[in-house]
Amino acid sequence: MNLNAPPASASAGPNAAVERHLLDTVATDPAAASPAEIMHAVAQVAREHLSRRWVATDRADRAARARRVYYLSMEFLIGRTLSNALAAVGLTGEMAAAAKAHANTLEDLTATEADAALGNGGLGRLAACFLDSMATVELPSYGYGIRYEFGMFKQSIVGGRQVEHPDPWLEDGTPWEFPRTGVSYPVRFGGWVEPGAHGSSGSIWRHAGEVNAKAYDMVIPGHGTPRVSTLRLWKAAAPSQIDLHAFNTGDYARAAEFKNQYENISWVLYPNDSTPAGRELRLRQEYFFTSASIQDILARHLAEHGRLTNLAEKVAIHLNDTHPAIGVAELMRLLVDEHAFGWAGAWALTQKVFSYTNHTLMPEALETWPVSLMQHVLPRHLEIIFRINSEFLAAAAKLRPGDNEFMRSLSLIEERGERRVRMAHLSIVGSHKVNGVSALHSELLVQTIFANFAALWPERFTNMTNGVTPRRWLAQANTGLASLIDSTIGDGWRLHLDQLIGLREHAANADFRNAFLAVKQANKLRLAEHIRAHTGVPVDATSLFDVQVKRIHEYKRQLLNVLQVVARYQAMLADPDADWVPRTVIFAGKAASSYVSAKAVIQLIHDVGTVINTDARLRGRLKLVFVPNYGVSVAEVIMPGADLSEQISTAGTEASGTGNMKLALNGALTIGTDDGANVEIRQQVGDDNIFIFGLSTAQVAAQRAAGYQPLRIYEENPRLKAVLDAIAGGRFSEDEPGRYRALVDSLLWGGDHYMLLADFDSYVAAQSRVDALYRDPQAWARKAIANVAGMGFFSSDRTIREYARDVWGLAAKA
Ligand code: 26W
Repeated sequence: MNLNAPPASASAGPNAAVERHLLDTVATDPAAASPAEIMHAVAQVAREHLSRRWVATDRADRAARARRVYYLSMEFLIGRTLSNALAAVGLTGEMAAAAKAHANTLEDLTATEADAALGNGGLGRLAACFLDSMATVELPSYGYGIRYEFGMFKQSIVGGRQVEHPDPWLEDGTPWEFPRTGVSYPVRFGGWVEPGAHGSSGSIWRHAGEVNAKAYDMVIPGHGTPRVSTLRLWKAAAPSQIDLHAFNTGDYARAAEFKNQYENISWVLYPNDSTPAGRELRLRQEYFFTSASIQDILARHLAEHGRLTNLAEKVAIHLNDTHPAIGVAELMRLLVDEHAFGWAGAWALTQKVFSYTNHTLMPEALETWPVSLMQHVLPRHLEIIFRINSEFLAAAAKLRPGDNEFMRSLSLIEERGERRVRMAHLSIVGSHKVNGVSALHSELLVQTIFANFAALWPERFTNMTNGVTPRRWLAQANTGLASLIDSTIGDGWRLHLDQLIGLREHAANADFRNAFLAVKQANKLRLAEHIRAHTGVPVDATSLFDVQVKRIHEYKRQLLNVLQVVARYQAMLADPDADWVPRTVIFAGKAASSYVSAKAVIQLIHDVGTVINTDARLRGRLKLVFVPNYGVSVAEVIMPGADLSEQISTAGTEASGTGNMKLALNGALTIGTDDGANVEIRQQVGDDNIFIFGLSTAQVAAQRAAGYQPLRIYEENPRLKAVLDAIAGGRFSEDEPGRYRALVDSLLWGGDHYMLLADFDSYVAAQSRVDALYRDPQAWARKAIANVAGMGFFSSDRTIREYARDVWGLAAKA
């Protein structure tokens, strides 16, 4: 069958196709359809195209027996799909017309789609951008993850405090998934291990429980190509034969309990960003999706090649952080126990197949699992890990005989206190390439936490600086800027973001600058309306929009930003008639439900905002707002409307950042530390077009070594002292004056681990430079344009091409 022919409905015209789906698929009266129903019908039109593209891509890759990359990730923060899908299949214009025929705009329709929020933050969103790029640069590729029934919690604010609500994103069904009823694998847990046949490396795992992993696919369209990628998500289902006895005897409650015990594996995403949950269910989730994925990979390979000995020639498996690291032991188990490989042959294949990305240096975020728990849940895998470790340590010992400290630092088993398996070490030993996510981060990895591994295997470590997809984060989110760019340098930037450099010369053109500023103004009006609708606070869209949006975390230092706002407030009160630059400070982000100090920061933002936003003496020249429920769709409204991008983490703590890239791409200027990818943004846009402040990574380390004394800074800095005294003394929490005592004490007496006080003065000075520039809109516009022009490097297409060439051994479309 000719898959290039359009779906049957296409010839009858787009609106007819929508009508047909309203009638045949949604089963509603087209004349009375709701926006959500029309959305579903429009989605079906796109889906028809995507199905064909999926089948054609799969057919071509099977025919070519293509080498493929498999991206294993616990998180995919996709957001909405409709606009992206329509753009990819070239139906945006026609579907806008169809929407209009039903008295709606395309925006009305897209707004009814729930976000697929199957991720926490940066790591999950990066995985989604990578899928878009893998399809676009035509890599034979699959993403593998979990089909969580409940995604990232929804955040509301009650009395200034975060409240978490479940996110039943599948409640009304999704038009985007393709259940693959024929694709399912058993995943086993618990039990014990018996020796295998005499003379083999294999063992027999007498498991205690088993769950089915069922495949659900989402088609990821490529842009500028009919090729697609696949996101295959696994749902846990109890094996149908389970506890029939309970069912037969009418004990439905017990039968249901039994079923739940299995199916809970794919119920909910752990909403913890950077603090491992350490819970048995989390370990089960990790093994569940990793095992199902690797079984699926081997089945596909066997179907195509009939043998596994050439696996490494055809398969690259990427570990997105350590969450799927158990895959190293799982592939060994499958090869040795189930496919009769010898240990050495299996290990050689495994190391060639896997690669691993580290996304954080924070020691508390490095995953380890108690040996006792792993013994209980995955006894055979623990045995395999022990053998990998003993062979690895024996080889390492030959290099530095007698150096026990060296061996201890490398071991896959942490021996201090309760014995634990170090998943990062398992990932490094089991992979042929290990990368960080920005130049600075990758450098720090080999200098600090992985230094001894880098001493053993320097060639294994590399850098892959993150990127973002320009389709979602510019073309879709910022249609105004996208069309201005199209009419200035053409539309090739969507696939070749480097072309943005052509905007640089136009910064000198006053007409272009004014058009650029007009687009920004329109985006700010849209953002102001979103803020009003979701916070009730009216904000002035001509004021400087100062934006910090990301997960709430101490190392990201939202609190430093609040200190700066309070300092500004006090300075304005001291001199109300001075010519203050009007500012709207905008925060958004979720706090992990158990993260007490992050939640306190959210409350502080609200308390300070309540005082500032109602203080008539300011005459509206300073506003502080918190936009609730930050996620992909909210980000698509915020990024285009930002003037200033706050990237103020303590130097050496933010692995990369990707919000920094999205904001600069949309013409915001960065105020930030020399941290993560800020370093490379600075290189790309030039020192004059960014506001860098604060201690460098080396200075942070030096101050810590020399004995950092926050109390001394407090005593010697009256401006800072006034700010901290006001917050600690209850100026912003008069109903409960001691509310922020502990927060302030953690800075003054608790060591100020992230050195807010050390960077405070230099931050405030940088903010003054921001104000000075904003007074001159034309000068501001020149620098904002220089930022957009300099962002070509930060396309995730560039990142994926680097992975394809240097890590996965795949050819990407140029
Ligand atoms: C197991 C608990 C857990 C969960 C998530 C530990 C660690 C994480 C991630 C490492 C958190 C994360 O999202 N890291 C972010 O990854 C982005 C993409 O590479 C980077 O841009 C961010 O700097 C980094 O914080």
